[in-house]
Amino acid sequence: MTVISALQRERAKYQPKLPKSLQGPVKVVEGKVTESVADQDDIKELFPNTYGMPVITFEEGAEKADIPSFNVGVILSGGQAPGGHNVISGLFDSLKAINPDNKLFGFLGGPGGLVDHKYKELTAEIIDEYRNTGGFDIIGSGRTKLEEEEQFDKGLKILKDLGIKALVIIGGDDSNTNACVLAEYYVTKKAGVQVIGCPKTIDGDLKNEMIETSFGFDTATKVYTELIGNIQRDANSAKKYWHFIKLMGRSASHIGLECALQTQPNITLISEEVADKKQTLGEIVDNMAGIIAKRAENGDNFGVALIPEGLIEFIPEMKTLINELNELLADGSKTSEIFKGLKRSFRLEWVAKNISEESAEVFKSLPSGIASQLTLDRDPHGNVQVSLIETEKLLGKMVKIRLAKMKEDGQYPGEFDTQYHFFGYEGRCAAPSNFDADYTYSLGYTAAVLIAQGKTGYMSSVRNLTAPAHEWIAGGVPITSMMNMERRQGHVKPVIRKALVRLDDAPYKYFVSKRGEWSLDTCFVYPGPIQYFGPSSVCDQPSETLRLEQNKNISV
Ligand code: FBP
Repeated sequence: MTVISALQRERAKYQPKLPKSLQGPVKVVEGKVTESVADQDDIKELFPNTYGMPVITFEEGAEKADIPSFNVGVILSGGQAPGGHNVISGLFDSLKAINPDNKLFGFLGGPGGLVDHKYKELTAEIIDEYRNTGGFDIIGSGRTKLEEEEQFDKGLKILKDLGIKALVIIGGDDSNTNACVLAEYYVTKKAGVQVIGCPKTIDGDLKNEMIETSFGFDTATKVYTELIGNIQRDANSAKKYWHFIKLMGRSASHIGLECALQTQPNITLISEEVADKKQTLGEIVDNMAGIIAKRAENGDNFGVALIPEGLIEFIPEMKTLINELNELLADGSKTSEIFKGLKRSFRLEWVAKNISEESAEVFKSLPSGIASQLTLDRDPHGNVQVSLIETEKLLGKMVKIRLAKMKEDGQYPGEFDTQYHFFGYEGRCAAPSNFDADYTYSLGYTAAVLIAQGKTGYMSSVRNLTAPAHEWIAGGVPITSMMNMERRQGHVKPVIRKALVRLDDAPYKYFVSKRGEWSLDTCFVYPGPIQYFGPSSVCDQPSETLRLEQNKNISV
């Protein structure tokens, strides 16, 4: 018997809010044709059928269309993000509203479920159990890359067997890139299967003009800010520790920036700024030590520093090193086989001999633990698994050495003791905030309408997100419009362009205008836990990043 908490019981009754255009019959309005963000000729050539399609916007319609029943498949891909279950429940409810005979099948354990023909039908009973809950456990997730024609054909077999007309892929930039490739392939093959993407990732880096945020970012950052606020209160009570907190976000620093806006810590590193200023590891450490020493002059030997997990890849000398390691250790390469065949004690020395002299210098200067972490297996998309690299400890150790030197020189009057934390997995499966519960339900609902309209190669899009939910604008955006060509694992490929923190955008500019004050004074803010019930001003607020991006005032 499944036992659920009182909160879960109440939360199950929550009815997610929908944009007005989705509350009844829908009218479809086609906007202007699109172009890819860059490399238009290459993308057009690679996606002859799905390139240049128009943006789709839904408006309130006059009467319900009579649409014959159809079946749909759904896949959860990549890291968990709060709201995945609501995408599926929105999709399910929308399918049933279109035609009660429509059926939804979930492929199990991520994209691999499609290839290996592992699936289950998602009935009303199953869906009801998962409404407004966190996690991806309804069907599970996985990181199998869908990019080989053999996989597409195997997938097509089960799609045909189950009479599935469309597949919804809920994933981040890599998974949606693959969704687009799959959409194009099925059109070319006249397979009769549409593919629709949904923007998921707590990292917040799948966004653009038409995709204002990826789902899960809002809830995950709210969980982290509660924890950071609690730690700040502890730091300010005990007054004896510097807390170095690494925050998830494989590449972009959106999570770190949002957490800084909400909690006002003493130090926040922004990877994109580090890259822009071409800061070396030594410079970053000097800056941090400078702030710590200044606070010590005021008698404050405590504080909080936020460190984005992707930082290491943005430090120019580390980036070069990591790129070289990626090529050397690329899955299936000859050199990676040699590396794996070596005794562990010889591996670091062998790596240093097989990369450029400059990178070997950097590699050898790292503590051996960190150097080993850099050589760990890549994820299936060829990315270094930055969540496994203890950047917070690397910086903590280096700052300690720097402060000891400053003390010798009479430039540091304080004591430096650290506590280390890594917040990532704590937030990925939290029950979605009202914002994410509504947003994801709307994304799923939208996906079904796009399918009913015969669309393929589109990403479900819900915009105007700082307005009340009934004013949100739903529709679809061609995935090809988000693409450019990039070098990945030794090949130039079409991929969705990742949205990094923009240094000319309002969230970062606001942060820069405040960080001096936050670094020296103890300006900590304690956001507390996510509120699911209560006044809308507390329960329904979007992230500060979204507010600032949309020219709204910060709420803190
Ligand atoms: P997605 O981009 O797939 O949503 O995953 C994001 C993320 O949570 C990153 O922040 C983190 O680096 C990574 O997943 C961790 O991966 P894993 O779950 O495989 O440990």
